[in-house]
Amino acid sequence: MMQTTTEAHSLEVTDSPVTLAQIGKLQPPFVLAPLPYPAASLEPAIDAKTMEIHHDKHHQTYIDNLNKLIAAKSETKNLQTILTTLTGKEKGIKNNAGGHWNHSFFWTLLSGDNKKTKIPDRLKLEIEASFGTFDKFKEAFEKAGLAQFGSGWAWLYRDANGKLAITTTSNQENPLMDVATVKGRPIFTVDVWEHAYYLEYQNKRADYLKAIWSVVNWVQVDAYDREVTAH
Ligand code: MN3
Repeated sequence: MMQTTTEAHSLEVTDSPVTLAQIGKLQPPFVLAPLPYPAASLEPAIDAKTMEIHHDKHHQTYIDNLNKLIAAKSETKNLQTILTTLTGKEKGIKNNAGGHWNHSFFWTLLSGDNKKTKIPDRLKLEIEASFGTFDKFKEAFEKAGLAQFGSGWAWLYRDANGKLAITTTSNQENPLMDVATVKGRPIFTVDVWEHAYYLEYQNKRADYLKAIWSVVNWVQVDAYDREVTAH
């Protein structure tokens, strides 16, 4: 790739995996990137209307709020730097920068394309080595997502020792933040805010968590994992 990503205000939509570095280098003023697939392409796991409202309204609102908050302070830091220098900053920056990063990451992790939803052997072996079997991993992840009280996210991440682990965060917190309760390098997440599933699943978060496995872009998860374990 010839062009530099340091000036990008939004992620470029391509058929190739995104990198965490690309998300981190996004520059203000932040701009909402289009979904990398048609909103209806995740059906029946996630309905088109939910995807449209979630992306076009919720994600856009985090971006608008973040742009306002940082413009008021003449901040020019990239998204990664904002997330890792939150100590002492107002809560609104954490919530909205987290909202922007988490959703930018989440969209890339989904796909209706069965070439992408087939898990690469390398990642499957890593997950099996960490959780026993792939089904045990899914079970543990669903259980964590279900147990997250109120709004938040469930994560698969590499901890400080490079081990794969599962955690959850509240609201828009994520493991990259300097102020995070649990720190690490995320490779996969599921949004468990009600706005992510309520139209189709109402209060049945467990059903949403089970259904989402059919639309996980494991090729992208594998790319993130190779990126975070490369150095
Ligand atoms: Mn959301």
